[in-house]
Amino acid sequence: YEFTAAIVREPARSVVNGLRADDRGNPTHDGVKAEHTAYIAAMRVAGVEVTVLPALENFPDSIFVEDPALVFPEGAILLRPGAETRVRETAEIAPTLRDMFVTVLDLPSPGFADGGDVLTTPRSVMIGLSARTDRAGAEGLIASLARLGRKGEVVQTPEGVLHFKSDCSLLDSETMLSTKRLARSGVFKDFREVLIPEGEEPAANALRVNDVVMVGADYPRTIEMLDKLGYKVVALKTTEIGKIDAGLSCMSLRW
Ligand code: CIR
Repeated sequence: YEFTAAIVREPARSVVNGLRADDRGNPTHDGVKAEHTAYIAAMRVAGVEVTVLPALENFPDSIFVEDPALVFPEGAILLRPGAETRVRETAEIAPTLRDMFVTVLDLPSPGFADGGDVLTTPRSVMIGLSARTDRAGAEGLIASLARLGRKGEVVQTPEGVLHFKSDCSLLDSETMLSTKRLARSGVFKDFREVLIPEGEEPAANALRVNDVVMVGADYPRTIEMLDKLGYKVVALKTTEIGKIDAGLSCMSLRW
């Protein structure tokens, strides 16, 4: 969770048509843009140098740069998103990554993997199988991770949850913030677990960046709990991006 650099992408006007599992109405472009601007500012305050890429009108979900690639200080991996409308986002971000990293690997064929299903912890890189990440994609990713000197491990995303990281985030080197439904599976048995209060499940997609934990502002009980545990919480609005199933990790690639 110590990062010096990040890549984000401006939301396109088409972001209002972003993918979603349940339709709770379209987000507004202005609302998404305001949430994105505040996110970039918070990243910079946390000490991260942020590269802002231009909007891509043809890709409504391209603001969520976390999904088409995976980055580490030692190199980047170009992924193959599991949603048809998002597959070509990889080619759009590839040139930037080739400029910024010496080593850029491609996810081997076949299979799909979304960055939202990948949780980097000090012990391993956890890859959640989901509707977007299949077994072949996860296995290909483990091979790519090995080339970067990293150990990958396949885990399961709870039924009906978009991404593995929709339900969890790393709070520090030994502590995991998780929904109860995910923790129940035992995946975090090697970590200290901090469980999300009932009804605030989307708050699990928090983001530890250097000395702060960014948390969705709509989740007061989670904020209070983390505050009491001694974390320095930065509350950020995620109401609009939440309508298209996104949270705080989705909007950046960090290393
Ligand atoms: C999608 O369904 O792909 C987008 N509407 C939301 C992606 C969220 N990304 C993430 O959790 N990493």
